[in-house]
Amino acid sequence: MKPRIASVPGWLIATAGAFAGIATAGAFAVITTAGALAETATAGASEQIASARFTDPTARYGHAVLGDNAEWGSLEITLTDGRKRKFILPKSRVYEDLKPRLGDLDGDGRPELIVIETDVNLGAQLAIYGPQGKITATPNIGNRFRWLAPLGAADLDGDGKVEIAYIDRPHLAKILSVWRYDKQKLTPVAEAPGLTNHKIGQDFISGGIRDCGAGPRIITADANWRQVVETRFTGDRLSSRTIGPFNGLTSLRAALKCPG
Ligand SMILES: [Ca+2]
Ligand SMILES: [Ca+2]
Repeated sequence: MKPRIASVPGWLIATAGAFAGIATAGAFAVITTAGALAETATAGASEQIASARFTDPTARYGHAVLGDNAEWGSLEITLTDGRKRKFILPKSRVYEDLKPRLGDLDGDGRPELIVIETDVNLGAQLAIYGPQGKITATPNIGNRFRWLAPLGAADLDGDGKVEIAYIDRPHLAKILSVWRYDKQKLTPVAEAPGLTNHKIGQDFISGGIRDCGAGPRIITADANWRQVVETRFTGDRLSSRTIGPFNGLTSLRAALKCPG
């Protein structure tokens, strides 16, 4: 697939699909894709993402898991030097998400992006992007209309590497899944059933990660939305305990706050 470069000054537009290689388009040395590992990090090694947003709403998937029929067809990033870059997904994929999440996953002081990227035939995956495009992702769940809901990213077990937690199929399987990000790869490290953070149609994702001094704790509801559950990752396993009844979404919000 040939890379497409927009004529708008300050914008780099790269189509997704196969890796598009390097082009020299004025000030922009790197074209990457939303479809494959960005293999040309050297040209933009000092680039830093300042902000990001989804654009090009599309109804081509029509899952409506987040309360409307729109998913997103592209991801726009703004770098700290003001340049903007846009990654356009092929028609077979959408961002099935609310907002890109910024977080420094590898400890270099510059944020990566965490997004939910969905293949229309294979369902969702959790994907990591850098300034030059997609770095890595979990495998797609495997079926159309199967989704996941991120909870957060933190060094959950204190080993110096960041883990990312999400609920795999929050309406069906309800599995808490934890992946470690290291050397631009995601590795599954633990999972636990019976937890969730989203109901079909909600235009938000509940729960998250809090650290009130004793280390990070993952906050979710139990599978039946009756209890608020706190889960800890000890490096080899997840251990959960109920910390109170679920009385509506304020229960989860309150559980994410530290006392005092
Ligand atoms: Ca980083
Ligand atoms: Ca860790």
